Amino acid sequence: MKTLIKNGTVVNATGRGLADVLIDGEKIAAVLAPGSNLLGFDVAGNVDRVIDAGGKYVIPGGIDAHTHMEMPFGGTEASDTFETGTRAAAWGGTTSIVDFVVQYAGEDVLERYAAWQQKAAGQCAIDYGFHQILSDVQDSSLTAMDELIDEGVSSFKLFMAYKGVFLSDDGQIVKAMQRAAMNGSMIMMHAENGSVIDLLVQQAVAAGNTSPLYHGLTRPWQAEEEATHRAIMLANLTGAPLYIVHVSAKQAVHQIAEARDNGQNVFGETCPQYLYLSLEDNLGAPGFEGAKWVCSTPLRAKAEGHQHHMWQSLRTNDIQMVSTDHCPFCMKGQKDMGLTDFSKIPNGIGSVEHRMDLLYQGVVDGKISLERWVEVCSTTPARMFGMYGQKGVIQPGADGDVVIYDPNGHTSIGLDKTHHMNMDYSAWEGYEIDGHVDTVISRGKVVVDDNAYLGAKGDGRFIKRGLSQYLI
Ligand code: DUC
Ligand code: ZN
Ligand code: ZN
Repeated sequence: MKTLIKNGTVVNATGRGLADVLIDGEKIAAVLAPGSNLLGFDVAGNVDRVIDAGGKYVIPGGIDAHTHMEMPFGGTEASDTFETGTRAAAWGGTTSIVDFVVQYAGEDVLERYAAWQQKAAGQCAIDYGFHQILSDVQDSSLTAMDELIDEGVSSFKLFMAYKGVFLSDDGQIVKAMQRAAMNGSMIMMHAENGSVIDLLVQQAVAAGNTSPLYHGLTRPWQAEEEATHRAIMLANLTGAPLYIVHVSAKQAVHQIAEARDNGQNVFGETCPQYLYLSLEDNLGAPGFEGAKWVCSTPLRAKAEGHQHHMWQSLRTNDIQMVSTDHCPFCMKGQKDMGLTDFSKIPNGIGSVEHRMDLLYQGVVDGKISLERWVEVCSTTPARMFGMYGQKGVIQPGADGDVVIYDPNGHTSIGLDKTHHMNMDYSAWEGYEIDGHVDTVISRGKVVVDDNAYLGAKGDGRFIKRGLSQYLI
Protein backbone atom coordinates (compact mmCIF):
# COMPACT_ATOMS: atom_id res chain seq x y z
CA MET A 1 0.00 0.00 0.00
CA LYS A 2 1.39 3.39 -1.05
CA THR A 3 -0.13 6.56 0.40
CA LEU A 4 0.61 10.12 -0.59
CA ILE A 5 -0.32 12.89 1.86
CA LYS A 6 -0.50 16.00 -0.30
CA ASN A 7 -0.41 19.74 0.30
CA GLY A 8 0.01 19.64 4.07
CA THR A 9 2.36 21.60 6.31
CA VAL A 10 4.83 19.07 7.63
CA VAL A 11 5.85 19.95 11.18
CA ASN A 12 8.88 18.36 12.78
CA ALA A 13 10.58 19.48 16.01
CA THR A 14 13.13 21.25 13.82
CA GLY A 15 10.77 23.29 11.67
CA ARG A 16 7.82 23.33 9.31
CA GLY A 17 7.25 23.53 5.56
CA LEU A 18 4.82 22.66 2.80
CA ALA A 19 5.58 19.14 1.63
CA ASP A 20 4.06 15.92 0.37
CA VAL A 21 4.73 12.75 2.35
CA LEU A 22 4.94 9.40 0.61
CA ILE A 23 4.38 6.30 2.73
CA ASP A 24 5.31 2.99 1.17
CA GLY A 25 4.15 -0.01 3.18
CA GLU A 26 4.98 0.67 6.82
CA LYS A 27 7.62 3.34 6.23
CA ILE A 28 7.91 6.92 5.12
CA ALA A 29 9.59 6.70 1.73
CA ALA A 30 9.96 10.36 0.82
CA VAL A 31 9.22 13.93 1.88
CA LEU A 32 8.77 15.85 -1.35
CA ALA A 33 8.31 19.39 -2.55
CA PRO A 34 4.55 19.85 -2.99
CA GLY A 35 3.17 18.38 -6.22
CA SER A 36 6.55 16.89 -7.18
CA ASN A 37 6.94 14.97 -10.35
CA LEU A 38 10.14 13.18 -9.49
CA LEU A 39 12.32 13.28 -12.63
CA GLY A 40 9.14 13.11 -14.67
CA PHE A 41 7.65 10.35 -12.51
CA ASP A 42 4.08 11.17 -11.48
CA VAL A 43 4.06 10.29 -7.77
CA ALA A 44 0.39 11.01 -7.16
CA GLY A 45 -0.60 8.91 -10.16
CA ASN A 46 1.30 5.90 -8.89
CA VAL A 47 0.01 5.45 -5.36
CA ASP A 48 -2.95 3.53 -3.96
CA ARG A 49 -4.33 6.42 -1.97
CA VAL A 50 -3.99 10.21 -1.96
CA ILE A 51 -4.96 12.20 1.14
CA ASP A 52 -5.33 15.92 0.74
CA ALA A 53 -3.97 17.68 3.83
CA GLY A 54 -4.30 21.21 2.47
CA GLY A 55 -4.48 23.73 5.32
CA LYS A 56 -3.58 21.06 7.87
CA TYR A 57 -0.53 20.01 9.83
CA VAL A 58 1.20 16.72 9.12
CA ILE A 59 3.06 15.66 12.25
CA PRO A 60 4.83 12.56 13.58
CA GLY A 61 2.43 10.41 15.62
CA GLY A 62 2.32 11.19 19.32
CA ILE A 63 4.34 9.09 21.76
CA ASP A 64 2.99 8.76 25.28
CA ALA A 65 5.93 7.41 27.26
CA HIS A 66 4.06 6.96 30.55
CA THR A 67 0.89 4.87 30.66
CA HIS A 68 -0.50 2.19 32.97
CA MET A 69 -2.93 -0.01 31.09
CA GLU A 70 -4.69 -2.62 33.27
CA MET A 71 -2.26 -1.87 36.09
CA PRO A 72 -2.99 -3.65 39.38
CA PHE A 73 -2.91 -0.78 41.86
CA GLY A 74 -4.75 0.64 44.86
CA GLY A 75 -6.71 -2.56 45.50
CA THR A 76 -8.09 -2.63 41.98
CA GLU A 77 -6.89 -2.46 38.38
CA ALA A 78 -6.65 0.48 35.97
CA SER A 79 -9.83 0.37 33.91
CA ASP A 80 -8.30 0.63 30.44
CA THR A 81 -6.94 -2.60 29.07
CA PHE A 82 -4.17 -2.65 26.49
CA GLU A 83 -6.96 -2.99 23.93
CA THR A 84 -9.21 -0.12 25.05
CA GLY A 85 -6.42 2.22 26.15
CA THR A 86 -4.38 1.98 22.98
CA ARG A 87 -7.51 2.41 20.85
CA ALA A 88 -8.35 5.60 22.77
CA ALA A 89 -4.75 6.73 22.30
CA ALA A 90 -5.09 6.25 18.53
CA TRP A 91 -8.27 8.33 18.51
CA GLY A 92 -6.26 11.16 20.00
CA GLY A 93 -3.30 11.04 17.63
CA THR A 94 -0.96 8.95 19.75
CA THR A 95 0.62 6.13 17.76
CA SER A 96 3.00 4.72 20.39
CA ILE A 97 2.91 4.20 24.13
CA VAL A 98 5.49 3.01 26.62
CA ASP A 99 3.77 1.22 29.49
CA PHE A 100 5.15 -0.20 32.75
CA VAL A 101 5.80 -3.79 33.74
CA VAL A 102 5.02 -4.04 37.45
CA GLN A 103 7.23 -5.89 39.90
CA TYR A 104 6.21 -5.99 43.55
CA ALA A 105 8.63 -6.92 46.35
CA GLY A 106 9.67 -10.55 46.26
CA GLU A 107 8.59 -11.12 42.68
CA ASP A 108 10.97 -12.12 39.92
CA VAL A 109 11.54 -9.29 37.45
CA LEU A 110 11.90 -11.43 34.33
CA GLU A 111 8.80 -13.46 35.19
CA ARG A 112 6.81 -10.26 35.52
CA TYR A 113 8.20 -8.99 32.25
CA ALA A 114 7.10 -12.18 30.50
CA ALA A 115 3.64 -11.82 32.04
CA TRP A 116 3.29 -8.26 30.74
CA GLN A 117 4.42 -9.25 27.28
CA GLN A 118 1.68 -11.85 27.34
CA LYS A 119 -0.94 -9.35 28.54
CA ALA A 120 -0.22 -6.94 25.69
CA ALA A 121 0.40 -9.41 22.87
CA GLY A 122 -2.23 -9.19 20.15
CA GLN A 123 -4.22 -6.58 22.07
CA CYS A 124 -2.82 -3.20 21.12
CA ALA A 125 -4.14 -0.81 18.49
CA ILE A 126 -0.80 1.02 18.22
CA ASP A 127 2.84 0.22 18.84
CA TYR A 128 3.93 -0.24 22.43
CA GLY A 129 7.08 -0.58 24.48
CA PHE A 130 7.77 -1.26 28.13
CA HIS A 131 9.64 0.29 31.02
CA GLN A 132 10.30 -2.04 33.97
CA ILE A 133 9.26 -1.10 37.51
CA LEU A 134 11.66 -2.34 40.19
CA SER A 135 10.45 -2.27 43.79
CA ASP A 136 12.83 -4.29 45.95
CA VAL A 137 16.12 -4.35 44.09
CA GLN A 138 17.29 -7.93 44.46
CA ASP A 139 20.61 -9.13 43.03
CA SER A 140 18.61 -10.98 40.39
CA SER A 141 16.91 -7.66 39.51
CA LEU A 142 20.31 -6.23 38.59
CA THR A 143 21.13 -9.02 36.15
CA ALA A 144 17.56 -8.76 34.86
CA MET A 145 18.24 -5.10 34.03
CA ASP A 146 21.09 -6.15 31.72
CA GLU A 147 18.94 -8.82 30.09
CA LEU A 148 15.99 -6.49 29.61
CA ILE A 149 18.14 -3.96 27.79
CA ASP A 150 18.84 -6.67 25.21
CA GLU A 151 15.07 -7.21 24.98
CA GLY A 152 14.50 -3.52 24.19
CA VAL A 153 13.53 -2.39 27.69
CA SER A 154 16.12 0.25 28.54
CA SER A 155 14.47 2.20 31.37
CA PHE A 156 13.70 1.27 34.98
CA LYS A 157 11.26 3.01 37.26
CA LEU A 158 11.74 3.28 41.00
CA PHE A 159 9.43 4.77 43.63
CA MET A 160 10.32 6.90 46.64
CA ALA A 161 6.67 6.67 47.80
CA TYR A 162 4.03 3.95 48.34
CA LYS A 163 5.69 2.13 51.24
CA GLY A 164 4.85 -1.58 51.28
CA VAL A 165 3.75 -1.45 47.65
CA PHE A 166 6.47 -0.01 45.43
CA LEU A 167 8.82 2.03 47.61
CA SER A 168 12.54 1.35 47.28
CA ASP A 169 14.75 2.61 50.08
CA ASP A 170 17.76 4.79 49.30
CA GLY A 171 20.17 1.83 49.40
CA GLN A 172 18.05 -0.08 46.89
CA ILE A 173 17.84 3.01 44.71
CA VAL A 174 21.62 3.41 44.74
CA LYS A 175 22.06 -0.26 43.84
CA ALA A 176 19.86 0.11 40.76
CA MET A 177 21.49 3.41 39.85
CA GLN A 178 24.97 1.90 40.03
CA ARG A 179 23.85 -0.74 37.55
CA ALA A 180 22.27 1.85 35.26
CA ALA A 181 25.49 3.86 35.31
CA MET A 182 27.25 0.71 34.10
CA ASN A 183 24.81 -0.54 31.50
CA GLY A 184 23.66 2.83 30.10
CA SER A 185 19.99 2.50 30.97
CA MET A 186 17.72 5.27 32.27
CA ILE A 187 16.47 5.44 35.86
CA MET A 188 12.95 6.88 36.06
CA MET A 189 11.88 8.17 39.45
CA HIS A 190 8.57 8.71 41.21
CA ALA A 191 9.95 11.44 43.46
CA GLU A 192 7.86 11.98 46.58
CA ASN A 193 8.94 11.43 50.18
CA GLY A 194 6.75 8.43 51.04
CA SER A 195 7.39 8.30 54.81
CA VAL A 196 6.44 11.93 55.29
CA ILE A 197 3.33 11.53 53.16
CA ASP A 198 2.25 8.39 55.04
CA LEU A 199 2.50 10.27 58.33
CA LEU A 200 0.54 13.28 57.07
CA VAL A 201 -2.14 10.99 55.63
CA GLN A 202 -2.46 9.13 58.93
CA GLN A 203 -2.78 12.40 60.85
CA ALA A 204 -5.36 13.84 58.43
CA VAL A 205 -7.56 10.76 58.54
CA ALA A 206 -7.31 10.58 62.35
CA ALA A 207 -8.43 14.21 62.52
CA GLY A 208 -11.47 13.41 60.37
CA ASN A 209 -10.14 15.20 57.30
CA THR A 210 -11.17 12.55 54.81
CA SER A 211 -12.29 14.39 51.65
CA PRO A 212 -10.36 14.18 48.33
CA LEU A 213 -8.87 17.65 48.89
CA TYR A 214 -6.72 16.12 51.64
CA HIS A 215 -5.04 13.89 49.09
CA GLY A 216 -3.36 17.05 47.81
CA LEU A 217 -2.80 18.64 51.20
CA THR A 218 -1.02 15.54 52.55
CA ARG A 219 1.35 15.35 49.57
CA PRO A 220 2.83 18.87 49.76
CA TRP A 221 5.34 20.29 47.31
CA GLN A 222 8.07 20.00 49.95
CA ALA A 223 7.74 16.20 49.78
CA GLU A 224 8.19 16.37 46.01
CA GLU A 225 11.07 18.84 46.09
CA GLU A 226 12.92 16.92 48.79
CA ALA A 227 12.62 13.59 46.98
CA THR A 228 13.57 15.16 43.65
CA HIS A 229 16.68 16.65 45.25
CA ARG A 230 17.56 13.34 46.92
CA ALA A 231 17.12 11.42 43.68
CA ILE A 232 19.34 13.91 41.89
CA MET A 233 22.02 13.58 44.58
CA LEU A 234 21.93 9.78 44.40
CA ALA A 235 22.19 9.96 40.62
CA ASN A 236 25.09 12.36 41.00
CA LEU A 237 26.79 9.94 43.38
CA THR A 238 26.41 6.99 41.07
CA GLY A 239 26.62 8.63 37.64
CA ALA A 240 23.25 7.27 36.57
CA PRO A 241 21.03 9.23 34.18
CA LEU A 242 17.78 10.23 35.83
CA TYR A 243 14.33 10.99 34.48
CA ILE A 244 11.86 12.43 36.98
CA VAL A 245 8.30 11.39 36.10
CA HIS A 246 5.13 13.46 36.53
CA VAL A 247 6.70 16.65 37.89
CA SER A 248 4.03 18.92 39.36
CA ALA A 249 5.77 21.32 41.78
CA LYS A 250 7.68 24.35 40.55
CA GLN A 251 10.26 23.73 43.30
CA ALA A 252 10.97 20.29 41.82
CA VAL A 253 11.48 21.94 38.43
CA HIS A 254 14.07 24.23 40.03
CA GLN A 255 15.96 21.18 41.32
CA ILE A 256 15.95 19.61 37.86
CA ALA A 257 17.03 22.85 36.16
CA GLU A 258 19.88 23.34 38.60
CA ALA A 259 21.13 19.78 38.11
CA ARG A 260 21.01 20.23 34.34
CA ASP A 261 22.89 23.53 34.63
CA ASN A 262 25.52 21.62 36.57
CA GLY A 263 25.90 19.22 33.68
CA GLN A 264 24.05 16.25 35.14
CA ASN A 265 21.96 13.98 32.93
CA VAL A 266 18.66 14.78 34.61
CA PHE A 267 15.39 15.09 32.72
CA GLY A 268 11.86 16.07 33.69
CA GLU A 269 8.42 15.02 32.47
CA THR A 270 5.16 16.73 33.24
CA CYS A 271 1.57 15.76 32.39
CA PRO A 272 -1.48 17.63 31.06
CA GLN A 273 -3.13 17.57 34.49
CA TYR A 274 -0.35 19.75 35.92
CA LEU A 275 -0.71 22.20 33.07
CA TYR A 276 -4.47 22.67 33.34
CA LEU A 277 -5.97 21.33 36.57
CA SER A 278 -5.51 22.49 40.15
CA LEU A 279 -5.94 21.70 43.83
CA GLU A 280 -8.50 24.48 44.26
CA ASP A 281 -10.65 23.88 41.16
CA ASN A 282 -10.52 20.10 40.92
CA LEU A 283 -9.36 18.27 44.06
CA GLY A 284 -11.36 20.78 46.09
CA ALA A 285 -14.60 20.27 44.10
CA PRO A 286 -17.74 19.79 46.24
CA GLY A 287 -18.55 16.46 47.85
CA PHE A 288 -16.69 13.48 46.48
CA GLU A 289 -16.19 15.01 42.98
CA GLY A 290 -12.53 15.73 43.71
CA ALA A 291 -11.85 11.97 43.60
CA LYS A 292 -11.89 12.21 39.81
CA TRP A 293 -8.58 14.02 39.97
CA VAL A 294 -6.81 12.10 42.73
CA CYS A 295 -3.43 11.22 41.27
CA SER A 296 0.17 11.30 42.47
CA THR A 297 2.02 13.54 42.36
CA PRO A 298 -1.12 15.57 43.19
CA LEU A 299 -2.59 18.59 41.49
CA ARG A 300 -0.99 21.72 42.93
CA ALA A 301 -2.43 25.02 44.15
CA LYS A 302 -2.91 27.41 41.26
CA ALA A 303 -2.41 30.30 43.67
CA GLU A 304 1.15 29.12 44.27
CA GLY A 305 1.99 29.49 40.57
CA HIS A 306 2.90 25.88 39.75
CA GLN A 307 0.75 25.69 36.64
CA HIS A 308 2.08 28.88 35.13
CA HIS A 309 5.63 27.81 35.93
CA MET A 310 5.10 24.41 34.32
CA TRP A 311 4.08 25.92 30.97
CA GLN A 312 7.03 28.26 31.15
CA SER A 313 9.42 25.39 31.94
CA LEU A 314 8.07 23.42 29.03
CA ARG A 315 8.75 26.34 26.72
CA THR A 316 12.27 26.97 28.04
CA ASN A 317 13.22 23.26 28.22
CA ASP A 318 13.62 23.07 31.99
CA ILE A 319 11.00 20.34 31.48
CA GLN A 320 11.63 18.23 28.40
CA MET A 321 8.46 16.31 27.62
CA VAL A 322 4.83 15.59 28.33
CA SER A 323 3.35 12.16 29.04
CA THR A 324 0.00 11.40 30.63
CA ASP A 325 0.65 8.93 33.48
CA HIS A 326 -2.60 7.49 32.10
CA CYS A 327 -4.00 5.39 34.96
CA PRO A 328 -7.80 5.53 34.74
CA PHE A 329 -10.29 4.35 37.33
CA CYS A 330 -14.08 4.58 37.22
CA MET A 331 -15.92 6.59 39.87
CA LYS A 332 -18.38 3.77 40.45
CA GLY A 333 -16.75 0.69 41.96
CA GLN A 334 -13.22 2.09 41.98
CA LYS A 335 -12.75 5.72 43.05
CA ASP A 336 -15.69 5.29 45.44
CA MET A 337 -13.61 2.84 47.48
CA GLY A 338 -12.43 6.05 49.14
CA LEU A 339 -15.82 7.64 49.74
CA THR A 340 -15.16 8.03 53.46
CA ASP A 341 -11.35 8.06 53.36
CA PHE A 342 -9.37 9.80 50.60
CA SER A 343 -6.37 7.51 51.17
CA LYS A 344 -8.40 4.61 49.74
CA ILE A 345 -9.13 6.37 46.45
CA PRO A 346 -7.09 4.68 43.70
CA ASN A 347 -4.57 7.18 42.39
CA GLY A 348 -4.81 8.02 38.73
CA ILE A 349 -6.28 10.09 35.91
CA GLY A 350 -7.07 9.03 32.34
CA SER A 351 -5.76 11.33 29.60
CA VAL A 352 -4.13 9.16 26.93
CA GLU A 353 -6.75 10.22 24.38
CA HIS A 354 -6.42 13.95 24.94
CA ARG A 355 -2.72 14.74 25.37
CA MET A 356 -2.11 15.83 21.78
CA ASP A 357 -5.21 18.07 21.77
CA LEU A 358 -4.57 19.57 25.21
CA LEU A 359 -1.00 20.43 24.31
CA TYR A 360 -2.07 21.81 20.94
CA GLN A 361 -4.33 24.20 22.83
CA GLY A 362 -1.12 25.46 24.44
CA VAL A 363 0.04 26.39 20.92
CA VAL A 364 -3.22 28.23 20.24
CA ASP A 365 -2.94 30.01 23.59
CA GLY A 366 0.61 31.16 22.81
CA LYS A 367 2.30 29.07 25.52
CA ILE A 368 4.49 26.90 23.26
CA SER A 369 5.32 26.94 19.55
CA LEU A 370 3.99 24.49 16.99
CA GLU A 371 7.40 22.84 16.70
CA ARG A 372 7.73 22.61 20.47
CA TRP A 373 4.35 20.83 20.56
CA VAL A 374 5.73 18.17 18.25
CA GLU A 375 8.97 18.05 20.21
CA VAL A 376 7.48 17.54 23.69
CA CYS A 377 4.78 15.10 22.52
CA SER A 378 6.70 13.00 20.02
CA THR A 379 10.32 13.79 19.18
CA THR A 380 11.76 14.06 22.69
CA PRO A 381 9.93 10.95 23.97
CA ALA A 382 11.43 9.09 20.98
CA ARG A 383 14.94 10.37 21.74
CA MET A 384 14.63 9.99 25.49
CA PHE A 385 13.66 6.34 25.25
CA GLY A 386 15.70 5.11 22.29
CA MET A 387 13.22 5.14 19.42
CA TYR A 388 14.22 8.22 17.44
CA GLY A 389 14.61 7.73 13.71
CA GLN A 390 12.03 4.97 13.77
CA LYS A 391 9.58 7.16 15.68
CA GLY A 392 9.23 10.86 16.49
CA VAL A 393 10.04 12.39 13.11
CA ILE A 394 8.71 12.67 9.58
CA GLN A 395 11.64 11.68 7.41
CA PRO A 396 12.48 8.91 4.95
CA GLY A 397 13.05 5.61 6.73
CA ALA A 398 10.89 6.43 9.74
CA ASP A 399 7.79 4.39 10.54
CA GLY A 400 4.69 5.68 8.78
CA ASP A 401 3.23 7.03 12.04
CA VAL A 402 1.60 10.24 10.92
CA VAL A 403 -1.18 12.47 12.22
CA ILE A 404 -3.05 14.97 10.08
CA TYR A 405 -4.16 17.71 12.45
CA ASP A 406 -6.68 20.37 11.44
CA PRO A 407 -6.04 23.75 13.09
CA ASN A 408 -9.42 24.92 11.81
CA GLY A 409 -11.24 21.96 13.34
CA HIS A 410 -12.69 21.78 16.84
CA THR A 411 -12.80 19.13 19.55
CA SER A 412 -15.26 19.15 22.44
CA ILE A 413 -14.08 16.81 25.18
CA GLY A 414 -16.60 15.06 27.39
CA LEU A 415 -18.19 11.73 28.21
CA ASP A 416 -20.92 12.19 25.57
CA LYS A 417 -18.65 13.94 23.09
CA THR A 418 -15.08 12.82 22.48
CA HIS A 419 -14.34 9.96 24.85
CA HIS A 420 -13.10 6.47 24.02
CA MET A 421 -11.31 5.57 27.26
CA ASN A 422 -12.89 2.91 29.46
CA MET A 423 -13.97 5.27 32.22
CA ASP A 424 -17.37 6.38 33.51
CA TYR A 425 -16.33 10.04 33.64
CA SER A 426 -13.94 12.36 31.87
CA ALA A 427 -11.28 14.18 33.85
CA TRP A 428 -11.44 16.71 31.00
CA GLU A 429 -15.22 17.24 30.78
CA GLY A 430 -16.04 20.54 29.10
CA TYR A 431 -12.59 21.25 27.65
CA GLU A 432 -12.82 22.80 24.19
CA ILE A 433 -9.90 22.47 21.79
CA ASP A 434 -9.31 24.73 18.81
CA GLY A 435 -8.03 21.90 16.64
CA HIS A 436 -8.91 18.37 15.61
CA VAL A 437 -7.21 15.04 14.96
CA ASP A 438 -8.46 14.28 11.43
CA THR A 439 -6.44 11.28 10.32
CA VAL A 440 -4.13 8.92 12.20
CA ILE A 441 -1.80 6.59 10.35
CA SER A 442 0.03 3.88 12.23
CA ARG A 443 2.91 2.17 10.37
CA GLY A 444 1.23 3.03 7.07
CA LYS A 445 -2.28 1.93 8.03
CA VAL A 446 -5.03 4.54 8.41
CA VAL A 447 -6.50 3.75 11.83
CA VAL A 448 -8.58 6.87 12.40
CA ASP A 449 -10.13 9.00 9.69
CA ASP A 450 -12.93 11.53 9.67
CA ASN A 451 -14.22 10.53 13.13
CA ALA A 452 -14.23 6.81 12.35
CA TYR A 453 -12.02 4.09 13.78
CA LEU A 454 -10.58 1.88 11.04
CA GLY A 455 -7.94 -0.03 12.99
CA ALA A 456 -8.11 -3.37 14.74
CA LYS A 457 -7.02 -5.04 17.93
CA GLY A 458 -3.52 -6.38 17.40
CA ASP A 459 -2.39 -3.77 14.85
CA GLY A 460 0.21 -2.60 17.36
CA ARG A 461 3.62 -4.19 17.60
CA PHE A 462 6.19 -4.30 20.40
CA ILE A 463 8.87 -1.60 20.07
CA LYS A 464 12.32 -2.91 20.85
CA ARG A 465 13.96 0.26 22.13
CA GLY A 466 17.61 1.21 22.28
CA LEU A 467 19.34 3.28 24.95
CA SER A 468 18.40 6.92 25.43
CA GLN A 469 19.69 9.10 22.61
CA TYR A 470 20.34 11.99 25.00
CA LEU A 471 23.26 10.22 26.63
CA ILE A 472 26.84 10.12 25.44
N1 DUC B 1 0.56 7.89 40.24
C1 DUC B 1 -0.72 7.78 39.86
O1 DUC B 1 -1.49 8.74 40.01
N2 DUC B 1 -1.16 6.62 39.35
C2 DUC B 1 -0.31 5.54 39.05
C3 DUC B 1 0.97 5.55 39.77
C4 DUC B 1 1.43 6.87 40.18
O2 DUC B 1 2.58 7.06 40.48
ZN1 ZN C 1 4.58 7.61 39.65
ZN1 ZN D 1 2.88 6.44 36.53
